Amino acid sequence: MKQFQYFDEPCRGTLRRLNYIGAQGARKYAMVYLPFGYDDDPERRYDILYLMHGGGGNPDAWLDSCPVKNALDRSIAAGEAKPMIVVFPTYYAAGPRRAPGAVDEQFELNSVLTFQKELTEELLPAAEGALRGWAEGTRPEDLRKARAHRGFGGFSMGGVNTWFAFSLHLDYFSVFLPLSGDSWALEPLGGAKQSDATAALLRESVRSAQLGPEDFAVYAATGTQDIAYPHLTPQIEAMKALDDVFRFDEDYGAGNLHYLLGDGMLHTYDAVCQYLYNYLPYLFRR
Ligand code: FER
Repeated sequence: MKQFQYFDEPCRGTLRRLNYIGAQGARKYAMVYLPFGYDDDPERRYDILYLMHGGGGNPDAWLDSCPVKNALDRSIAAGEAKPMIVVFPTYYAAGPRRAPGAVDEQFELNSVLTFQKELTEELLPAAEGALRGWAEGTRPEDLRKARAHRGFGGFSMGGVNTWFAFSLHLDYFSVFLPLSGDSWALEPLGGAKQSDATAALLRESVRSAQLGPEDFAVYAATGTQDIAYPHLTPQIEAMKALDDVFRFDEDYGAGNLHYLLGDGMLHTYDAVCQYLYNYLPYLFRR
């Protein structure tokens, strides 16, 4: 694994805040990273990565908790990652919703499911009506046509959100970065508790979206000492076995399923920031 360290990068992207009305009329915001040079060419379009925080977080959590902005700046300036827009939303209806550490699985799951509806009905139209992604408009059919240029990723509960984006919204997204979180499609921690059935459900999502192995890529990651390691690992193993749809490859530029394991790494934003940095050069290249 390539180690990211702070770099004094003069070609810095900028941050702005996007206000939008979410599910049930809630006033919400997302933070938005615009790559260096975004304002120089008003015709240029960019791939968009939606990046979700972990449990107890907010739209600023990634930016406040790890050097993700510097990692994006550096990877793009070095010509490794393609210049891309990153949108940091929240899956909570409003405000901080719980004390750190105390997980109410049912509350989390309900919040995720409400957000997953908001994601395609409110957030994507608001974000892509205001940003220069590849969608030609904000109607569902316009947004779907740009799926090759749109990804979803996240840490922990953000990883749970990522697997839901895969099972519910493959028609809107083609790139997925589930970082230190499993699929809760069947039940909380379902990736661990029902690995084979979860993998089968994910495969069925591809089939029912009338898509095939060439139409998506999953860049999963965790650390060997991460508390989510025993949840995510059996799910990935079960997916590997369904090799008519999931093509595992250690080469991040080939196949459609990848699993990066950080040796000794823990359940932290700093860890998942490192995994993201390692995957950035491969996103939106296929
Ligand atoms: C996991 C998926 C989600 C996991 C933890 C979470 C430990 C969420 C944790 C939190 O919200 O704090 O597999 O494994």
